[in-house]
Amino acid sequence: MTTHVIDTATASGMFTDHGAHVLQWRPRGTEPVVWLSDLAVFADAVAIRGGVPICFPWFGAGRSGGMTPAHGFARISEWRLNSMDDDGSAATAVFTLSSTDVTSPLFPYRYRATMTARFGADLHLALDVHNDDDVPFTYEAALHTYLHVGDATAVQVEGLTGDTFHDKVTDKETVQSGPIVIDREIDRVYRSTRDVHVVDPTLDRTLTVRKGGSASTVVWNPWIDKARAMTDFGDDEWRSMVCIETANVGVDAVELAPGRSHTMWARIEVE
Ligand code: TA6
Repeated sequence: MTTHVIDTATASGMFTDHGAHVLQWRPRGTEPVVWLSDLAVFADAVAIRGGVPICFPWFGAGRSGGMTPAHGFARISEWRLNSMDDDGSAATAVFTLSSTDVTSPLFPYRYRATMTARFGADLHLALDVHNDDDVPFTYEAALHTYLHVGDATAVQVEGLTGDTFHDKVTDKETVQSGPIVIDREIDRVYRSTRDVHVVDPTLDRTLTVRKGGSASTVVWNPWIDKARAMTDFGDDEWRSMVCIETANVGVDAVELAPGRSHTMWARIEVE
């Protein structure tokens, strides 16, 4: 598992070839923005807790359930680091994973995934999937971004008002009214193409997640009991994070014709 450190005039960061996983990103002059558990496990075929896991070619257990590993094989596979450029103000890493590297009987198609991560004053992430096969395929994807906040119970997540969501805790479909406050376990899949703003009064900043090519936004905080139940998640760490995930999942899964590509991107800004 090769890990790479970023240190430029605008930001510091870290990423690894394992899962093409962004581990850290800290723009100059502010607290870290990407959150990583102190108990994260770094080992073959294990998902890293925190950072930006890439969920592909399915999300969770898949649209019909029963798919393993959870969130697909991409985040636990070794991607190829194709390039790493530092122009002094930003560093850009490009990774690829293809069906010649990793495949699954649950996704028996020829594909090529490219992940681009640009570490600058903003963090720009782009996942491009190409259908190398001669039949169409449908996939789910998520940039499962863990954001660092000062105190999750004081945060307001804005930008999803009026959007419908599936609440995985209550198993109900609901329409969001007003900002999301974190006062319980939050595990929601929104049908939304809009930017999201995480207003953090404790760190006196707002994290904005802009996006494109994405019709789903997942918001997750495990809260107390779920945090305690995860061995790679500190009992109190739920208070310092919230996941804002740029995704195409469920009914928003992407159907790709042979020879076509789809790019889903996110840009994280600090203000
Ligand atoms: O994105 C939210 C979610 O699907 C939650 O349901 C929870 O399972 C989380 O992902 C983490 O999943 P993981 O497999 O990384 O433990």
